[in-house]
This record gives sequence, C-alpha cells and structure tokens, in this order.
Amino acid sequence: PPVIRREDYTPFPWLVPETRLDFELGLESTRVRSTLTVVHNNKAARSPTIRLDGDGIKPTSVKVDGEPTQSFVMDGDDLVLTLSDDAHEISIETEIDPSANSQLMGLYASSGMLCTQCEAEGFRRITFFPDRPDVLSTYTVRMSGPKDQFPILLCNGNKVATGEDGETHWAEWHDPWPKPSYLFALVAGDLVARTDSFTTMNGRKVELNVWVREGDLERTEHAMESLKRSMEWDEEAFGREYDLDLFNIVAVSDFNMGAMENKGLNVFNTKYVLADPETATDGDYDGVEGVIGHEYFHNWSGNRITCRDWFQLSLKEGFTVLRDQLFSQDMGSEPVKRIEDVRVLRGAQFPEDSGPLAHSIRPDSYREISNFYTATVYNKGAEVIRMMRTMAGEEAFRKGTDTYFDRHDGEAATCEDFVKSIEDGAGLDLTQFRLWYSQAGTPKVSVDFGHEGDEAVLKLSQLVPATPGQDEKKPMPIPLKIALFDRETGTHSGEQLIVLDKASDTFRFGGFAQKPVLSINRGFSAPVTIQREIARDELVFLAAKDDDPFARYEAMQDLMVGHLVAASKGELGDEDRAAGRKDIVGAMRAVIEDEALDDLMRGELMSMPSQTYLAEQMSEADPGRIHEEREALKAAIAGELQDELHALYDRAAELPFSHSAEAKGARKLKTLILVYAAAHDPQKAAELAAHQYENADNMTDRQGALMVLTGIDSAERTNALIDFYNRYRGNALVIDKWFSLQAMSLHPKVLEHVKALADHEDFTMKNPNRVRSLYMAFAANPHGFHAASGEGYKLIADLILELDPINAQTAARFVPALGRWRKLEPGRSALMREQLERIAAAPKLSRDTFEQVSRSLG
Ligand code: HT7
Ligand code: ZN
Repeated sequence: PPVIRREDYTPFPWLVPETRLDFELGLESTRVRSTLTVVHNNKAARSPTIRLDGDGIKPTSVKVDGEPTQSFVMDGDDLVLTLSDDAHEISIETEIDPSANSQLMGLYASSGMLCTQCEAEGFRRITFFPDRPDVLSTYTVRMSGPKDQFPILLCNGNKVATGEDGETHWAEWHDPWPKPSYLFALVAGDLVARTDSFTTMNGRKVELNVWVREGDLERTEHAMESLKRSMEWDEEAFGREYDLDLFNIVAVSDFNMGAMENKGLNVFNTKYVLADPETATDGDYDGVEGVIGHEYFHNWSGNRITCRDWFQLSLKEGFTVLRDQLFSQDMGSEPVKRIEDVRVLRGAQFPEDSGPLAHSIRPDSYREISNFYTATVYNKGAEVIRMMRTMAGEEAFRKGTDTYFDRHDGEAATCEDFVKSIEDGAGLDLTQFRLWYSQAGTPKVSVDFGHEGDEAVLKLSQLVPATPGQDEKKPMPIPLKIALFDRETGTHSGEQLIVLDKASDTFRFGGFAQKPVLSINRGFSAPVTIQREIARDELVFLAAKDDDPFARYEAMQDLMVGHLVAASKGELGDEDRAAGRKDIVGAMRAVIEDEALDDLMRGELMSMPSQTYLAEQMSEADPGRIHEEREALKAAIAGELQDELHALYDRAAELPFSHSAEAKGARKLKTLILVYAAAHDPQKAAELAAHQYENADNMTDRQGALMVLTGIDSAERTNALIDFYNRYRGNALVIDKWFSLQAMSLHPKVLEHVKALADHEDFTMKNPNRVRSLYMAFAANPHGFHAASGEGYKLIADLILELDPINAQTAARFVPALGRWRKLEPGRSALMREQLERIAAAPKLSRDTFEQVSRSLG
C-alpha cells in the first residue's frame, strides 16, 4: 500500500457545491444514485479529469449532464472521468449489500437496521466521491424503503418532505451546512426516541432525540441530560451555539469506535448511550456524559471548522478532547477528572510515544488513516492545547478560541491555522511551541534541586527522545507549574509558572533560609516525565500536604513507583523493602485519616500505580516480577491497615445509592478496599466480595465485587459468575462486562478461561464490543497476556489473523499490544516478536494490519 505524505497535499481541482443522493434501501441490496454538481476550483491547478474515490464498489451507470457516458476509466477502486468544461453535473449509480459489510465502514446492517460510518474514508464504500475532508458540499438526500422494516428514516440536517407509496415510504432530508463526506450519515430502522428540547442562548428551540431499540428507551435519560448539559456548557465556556433545529442521536450495537459526530445525526455505540443504575457503573455514566459531550462539541470543533486533510486530525480531535475534558471537570470533580485523564495519557499514550508506533500529534505520513486515531492524536493533542491554555491563562485562551472560530468558520483548516489564531487572539508567541506538533516522544525533564545561601536553585534539563524517523530533536517549551513548600509550616507562598524552553536552564528563588520542598508539574501542566532524586520523606510530606490535588496524587504514586520499580529489579534488600513499605503504609494511613478529603479523591490517592505504568519505567520489564511485587505491596498495606480499611469500608457501606459525588466516592472505596483485602486474605475477601455482590443495588458495587471475585479461586467466584450471567443474559452491554471481568482477572488460569470464553455461545467476532470485551481486556491484563510461555501473545496474534478479514480496523487495534517487545526481558521479547513475524508472514493482510505490524517490527 502506498505511503501518503503530508507535504504532498494539493487542493482538489474541483468544487462540489451540491450533492443529491437517492437511496433505495434494503438490508441485502441498497441502490444509491448520486448527483454531484462540480465546478472547477479556482484555487487549484486546472484538470481535465475528476478522480472520484471508490472502495469495493462498481458503477452501474455513469452520466454527465444527464447523458450516459463512457468517458471514464476505473483506476483501481477509483472512477476517473474526463470532463470537457468547467462545470458539470455527474450522476452515478451503485448497488451495495449492507448485510455483507462486516467492516462496519460505509453503509452496514446492525440488528436489522441500516446505518453508516463514513469517517475517515467510509463514504467511498457507498458511492464514488471526492472522499476527502477539504471538499465541502451541501447535501440533499432522499431515502425510501419498506415501512415495516424501516419505519424511521434519518439523515443529516432537517427533514423537508415525506411520502408513502404502498408498503414503501420515503423521506427527504436537507442539510444547509456544507460538509465533507465523512460527516454524512443515514439511519433506517425500527427505533423509538426519547424526545426533549433545548432553547439556545439566542432563544432558538432545538428538538432533541435519542433513538434506540424499543426495550432500551428507559436507559436513555442520562444521555439526554448529558446532551442538554453539553449544549449549555458550550455556550458558556466557548460561546458556541447549536445551528440546526434538530439534533438526533442514534444508538447502534455494532460500532468500531465510541461514537461519530455526523452533522445533526450523531451515531453512537450503545455503550455510550444506555445507562441505568442496575446495568451501568459510575464509570459508564461518566463515559456516556463525556462521549455525548465530545460528539456534541465537534459540531463546532470538527464540523463548522473541519480538517483540510487527515494529517490535521488533531485539529478537531485534540481540541475536542480538551473541550470534553473541561466539560467533565466542570460537571464533576475537577481534580479527580484531571487525575483520570493523566492516567489515560500515561497508560495509553506514553507507551505509544516510547514504542515503534510513535508519531507526532500531526503525523507526517500514513498508509491507513484509521491507524492514526490514536491516544497521541487525541489525548496528547488535548494536552498540547491545554498547555497553550495554561500559558495564556483562561481568559486570553478564550480570546484565542474565539479568534479561531471567527476566522475559520466554514473552512477546512489546519493545525497551523489553530495555533496562529491562539497566538493572535491570546497574545502569545508560539513560534517554538509549534515543535509540539511536529516532534514525537515524551520529553524527559531532569530536576536538580538545591539550596545556595538563601536561594532555592532549580536546575532543569530536557531530553526529547529519538523516535522512529526522528533521530534529532530540538528543545521544546515546557510549562511547569511549581510551588516551594516550607517544611515546618506545610505552606508555600504561591504557585508559579516557569517555562523550560532550552535544553537546560537554572531558576533561582530567593528568601529561603532553609531548603524548601519542591512540588513540580502541578496539575500535570506539561505531558512530560519528571526525573528527579527526591527523598522518600519529601514524598511523604507532599502526599500529605500538597494543596494541588494532582501533585499530591503524584507524590503518592511516586512513593509506590519508586519502591516497586526497585523491588522488581531486585534492588531492595530486606531492610530497604521494610523501610519503603513502612513509609507507604504511613502515607496511606494519613490519607485514610485525612478528614478534609472527599472519598473520590481519597480513592485516587489510595490507588496503586498500574502494572503497565510500572513496566513503562523500566527498560527491560519483567511483568511476572512486577506482578509479584505489586501484589506483595498490596498485601502488606492490607495487612498493616486492616482495622482502618475495615472501618472505612463500613462507613462507605452505610451510604445509600445515589449519583452524588459522595455516594460515588463511597462505592469507589468499597471496591478498592476489596482489591487490597484480596491480596492479603483471599478467602476473607471472597466472603466480603460475595456479600457486596449479593446485596448490591447498583452495577458499580456488583461489578466491583465480581471483579475481585474473578481473581480468587473459590465457590463464591463460581456462584457469582453464574448468577451474573443468568441475571443479565440478553443484555449485550452487561454480558460484555461478564466477558471482560474474566479476561482481566488475576486468576492463575485466566488464559484457559479466555480460550473457553471464545467458544462461548455468546461470543462473536462480528461485534466489536464483544471482541474488545474479551480480547482487549485480556491484552491489557499483564498477568495473562505476558504469560512466560508466550501463549498470551499467541492468543492475540491468532485473534488478529482471524479478525483481520472480518473487521480490519478492529484487528489492527490489537497490534500495538504486540509492539512492546523491545521493552521486555529477553525471553518474552523474543516470543512476542515471533508472533508479530507470524502475522507479517500471513498471505493476505489488510492495509490496516499490514501497516501496524510492519511499523511494530520496524
Ligand atoms: N470522529 C470520530 C472518529 C470515528 C472513527 C474513525 C475511524 C473509524 C470509525 C470511527 N468511528 C468514529 C469519533 C470521535 O472522535 O468523535
Ligand atoms: Zn472526536
């Protein structure tokens, strides 16, 4: 497959001001007639031909200006037409089989309904079109089909006409906002809606619908409330008003990603729409709110201003992730949300940045764009824009985003357009900052903190590591929020923002008779790793006293990470190990006893660093050793703090169910305490967990208890797994949890369990949620995936090979798990690489999987 390069961008030679589509819908056969008005693009070189992208489709008729024509050729999948003048009307007919579309891109069938997914390049699987984001067109769409099968017919924009003809009915939709083809959507099926309305800041009433299958209607309240909150928030926080009279959301159960921001017709994975306390956890509720917000916010950051080309993906995704993060911060606990977001970044993006798939947030080349919907483009992209906000301050940043929206409304823009708008609107000089868009790799900031006379002296240096294709890096501006704490009083005289923009620099702070304690990268002001020698007692101090919740969390984490990394590398003697544990237990006790903390935050402070994060800190990780040490530390904490943890559990258990932050915090603590208890006294923990399971009146408690039970070989485990399955049989999203919990388990036979689950009657390769629920959960479970025998790696490689012809996008998303071979101890490293080579040698791979595997072998 060819490599597509950012530097090769040229504008399309033709404009397509209007597009008319006519769909005769059928599950097995849908006829599509498209009519495009095309005119020469004055901003591009004149061309006698027009290339229309296609993917696996054939034209059944081609006309120019109403006359059948033979003046076209097929070039691979594309249709290339020769045109004589500057303006024409092109009409093309195709026929497609949605029921055979297992890739879930283009028009496909899902549980008897028809729906589309066009981003990034799915539209070309429906009809021939310049399927690129810089070709904006106004769409008018007629759709017709059997009334009984498809009583609801939805498309972008507004419904302008309907009619019936015997068993068939039709609807015509018009979207007044010019859009690229990736934002086109159509849905036809037997659906019901929760309907509500929202009145915009300028008094316009918007009809809101959340469309689902009939039995799911009761579980849509949270989605609808989240949508209304998103609309209101975007007006207040960014001054953005909705621009159509109608906003539809449709939930589908077969979907490659979380959701899609099609203009006026968002299509969602059911996972991010349906929620009630019996079937959805607190995390699921947050997920629904966050994704509804994210897709809604795209209406401005993505739809009104779209991307010039797919290299600019972070223009819409990074910015929209930042917007959804800020929204969720405002809706719930700001510090806890920040901690969660950093955890996602470190868990998913940092490994990407330090591995063979590392790329900058604005990549330079790709073979398959679907492979670049990554944590780097999304989450690091959001961090990069967050840094601009930190440096500008909230008010000035808002002026920058206002400038961006004013300047580029209606355009297909670039990341450079965004940076320039922020620069001009916020009054920042971002010349050097632009390096964050072009350089990959997580910068390492080394800290040398000393004391001279009455000055605190902070020497910082940065290193941006080499990444594939980028050996030499330049220093980048790194904004670091810091505070200097007086050891005696436990206070500081104000947070400061310093910017490290050289390879190394020294910052001096006067007025310190004694060396203060340094709190650095507060609020995670920059997406970097901080490397510093810090005494354990200073970390204990910060874990107890830091007034920045993120920095406090970080100190707790550093305390545990330092201990666990050293222990896993075999560097700790008995005495050091005991001293390390003592400090951690002491800090944990202080957290338990700190009455000023809310329980959501307490839960964060009490959480252990993940096994993946620990492995990331080592050049040759031994997952087996890390697992043992982590479990041993958990056991030690649970043993030493038995009474405190019991008392905490009892207090939390008293709170009745509600969606308040207090009740959510209590639920978080209960399961966390079970996790600790399981490492110390498994049988007792099994009894406690079984009790929590049986008495649960909500999914958070029930799932938490079952999660702990799946790791303990016991009668309670067996009973709870049977009960859970029988209780929720038929509810796909909950049965996904049942698969996941077993695949994530700490049970010694997890590998065998996963193999058996793959043969379960409810398992199918056709549904991405189900595939992910079993195999993504397993690939993220170091305990099973990194089995010393290499069987875990083989299992994932087998999956990739089987899934690739069915759903290439989903298959390719498993490859990064096998790309970590360079960071493992030699035995596992060789076994993992062997599996990548086995995949690479397969006779026919999709472009998606081929690209990921070849980069991973690199
Ligand atoms: N913008 C949407 C991306 C998306 C997608 C991409 C490739 C294949 C399938 C997909 N479904 C949705 C989602 C978002 O970021 O909002
Ligand atoms: Zn998005």
